[in-house]
Amino acid sequence: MNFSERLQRITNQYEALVAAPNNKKFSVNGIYSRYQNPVLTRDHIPLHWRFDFNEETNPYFMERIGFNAVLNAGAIKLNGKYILIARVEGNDRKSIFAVAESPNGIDNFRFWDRPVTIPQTDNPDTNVYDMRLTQHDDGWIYGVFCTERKDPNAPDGDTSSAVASAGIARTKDLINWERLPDLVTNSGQQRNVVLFPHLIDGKYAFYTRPQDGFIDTGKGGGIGFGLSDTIESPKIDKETIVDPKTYHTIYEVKNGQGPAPIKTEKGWLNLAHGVRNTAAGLRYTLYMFMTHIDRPWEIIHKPHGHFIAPLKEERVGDVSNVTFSNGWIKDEDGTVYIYYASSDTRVHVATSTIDKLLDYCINSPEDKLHSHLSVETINKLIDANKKVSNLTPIQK
Ligand code: M1P
Repeated sequence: MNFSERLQRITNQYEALVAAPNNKKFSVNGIYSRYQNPVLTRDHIPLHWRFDFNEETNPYFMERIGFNAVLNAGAIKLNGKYILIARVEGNDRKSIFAVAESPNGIDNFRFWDRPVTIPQTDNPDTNVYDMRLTQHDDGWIYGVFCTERKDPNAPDGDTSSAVASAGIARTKDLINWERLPDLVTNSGQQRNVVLFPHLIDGKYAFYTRPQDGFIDTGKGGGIGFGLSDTIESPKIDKETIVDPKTYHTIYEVKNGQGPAPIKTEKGWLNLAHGVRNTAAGLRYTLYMFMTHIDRPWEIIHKPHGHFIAPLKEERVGDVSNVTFSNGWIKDEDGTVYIYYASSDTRVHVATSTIDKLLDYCINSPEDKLHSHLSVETINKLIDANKKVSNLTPIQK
């Protein structure tokens, strides 16, 4: 196949992928609906980021820059468009941020013309990922993300130990970004840091995730909460653990807040990921909880177990058995678009509504932490069901 035949075929394939409609699947649990196709994959990366279109310098029309995965996307609705800022991982293992936009939040996501340029601090980032977007009352859109740098205390020959911190940048248009200093806390490592959209007690409020090590939580772990007097010199003196890692739960190894919480009349809705151990390695699932409207460091409702876990083809990828979310959009009509990545490889959407998510959080039973108490919880529902007339004869 010659240059122009390849160009034509690859362009046609790309357009068919990006323009494909995405159909809602029937939801058995009734809490949220999944969709047929991922909304972003590495195949959605624009061709002009990957191929040299000059026949003289690229006579075989070969890919010059390869991309490995598109995952963990922050989300926002801006100027009527549904916008994701995705973690785009190159074949070189570096993650970058790139903005993609859709007219409906479900399909037709197209990346903007160029990836995002994040200005550097005095200590350049080696790798950046997992940006949470927050439309703040102060008029800025903040991106809080993980910045990773080589651990300066790593012994000679250790070329993988890193230090993770919370990087902060702000923008009005998602194109021009102002970098602020990294968040200072008393913890050795920070990932999964999220800024609240409103000041709390007159201060900038964050969910944090203090850890001793890069992967291991050590004595740390749990979703924390802290306040900073300013955003220009962000510093949290005291972190209060809101949701600790807990023995024999889906967040027994570690957890982390997902997107910025959504404020409702009944409290803050939170989406988080929890990590448990299995013989096959770590398993990441998503769970929800609600926090008090004035005291967001207090959990008021927490359904048992996971909310979204990797299912079918979602289970396999670069890091298998992972669902991770750092972006959701609450629409004017109460619809909630939940963007989650599967197995560190691709981004999906699930839809629900504020009313359904509140009902789910408030009325689902809690994890009572013991098998026999789980049986009690199930029996309670069965007993209640015996009194209603909707059961089929066989269930009675
Ligand atoms: O590989 C799964 C996830 O691992 C990390 O999350 P956490 O800090 O909770 O372990 C992150 O690197 C995340 O990007 C990744 O999806």
